[in-house]
Amino acid sequence: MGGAVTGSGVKILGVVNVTADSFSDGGKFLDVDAALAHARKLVADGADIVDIGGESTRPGAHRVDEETEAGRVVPVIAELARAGVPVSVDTMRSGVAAAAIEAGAAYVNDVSGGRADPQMAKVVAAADLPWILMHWRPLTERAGAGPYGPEDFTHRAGQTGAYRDVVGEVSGELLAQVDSAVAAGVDPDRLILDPGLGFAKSAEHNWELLRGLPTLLGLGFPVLVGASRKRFLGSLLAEHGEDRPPAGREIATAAVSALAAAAGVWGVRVHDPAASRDAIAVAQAWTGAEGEGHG
Ligand code: PMM
Repeated sequence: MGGAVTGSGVKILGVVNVTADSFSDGGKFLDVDAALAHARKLVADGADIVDIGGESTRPGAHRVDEETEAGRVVPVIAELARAGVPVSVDTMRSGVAAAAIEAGAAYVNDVSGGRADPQMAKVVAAADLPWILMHWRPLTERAGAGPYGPEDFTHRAGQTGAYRDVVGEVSGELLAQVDSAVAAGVDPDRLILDPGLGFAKSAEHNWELLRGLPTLLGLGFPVLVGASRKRFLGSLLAEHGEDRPPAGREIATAAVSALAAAAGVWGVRVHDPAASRDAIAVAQAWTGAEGEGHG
């Protein structure tokens, strides 16, 4: 056990949301067989890791209870792990993470970066697994004061944080999250950082964070980018005042994957691995980066 999060080649995390209401695939994979079939398609299309979530974090989403969340993700994770597919569990709850790890999850992806559940760091430290710490600054009145609780990690559409220097502030807050994780016993070599595009951030914040990838990478940790089909791509591609709907954002998503790969990220989290796999292959050929290839 143990060891750094390494490996050449940009990792592709393929998304399976076992939820009723995720913005791009909500309701499609609530059934275990449908989720498994989709996960297998993601792997066939080039996903290196399948990211399974049982709770939507879209603006306005209501939190589901822990039992419901675990009941959605654990059977899917168990089956995929049995088949040898590397799985990450997308959860803010230590109880769900522990059940997912028991079922064979190899990564924990926590959109609260360890702040929604103080037990999460202990669960991850005990399992000694890679942990994706995402940035999401809560906008509740406790913002900036902390400590936060689970009820702080929800947001409303259009609600964005006030940043003067979004790259600097997100970098500083991610490093504080790293310090908390390490203080709780997590091996720093197991941490992956994610700027949390779209989580209470405006389109301009997201673009600044993408422009600022060299700064984020300069923090010394692997970086994951999750831009897939997000609203800032829909507004970039708006026509006649209407955002492009999620299904029409795939080419833009692949473009972000290519540029992120060229910048040197560890991984991208996407709904359609095939498009990003090809885009990343182009980026790696262009930059001469060593890749394992995804074909
Ligand atoms: N985005 C969503 C959910 N989980 N996890 C990480 N690490 N990074 C992200 O950007 C991220 C995430 C929201 O998108 P979805 O509803 O399509 O899953």
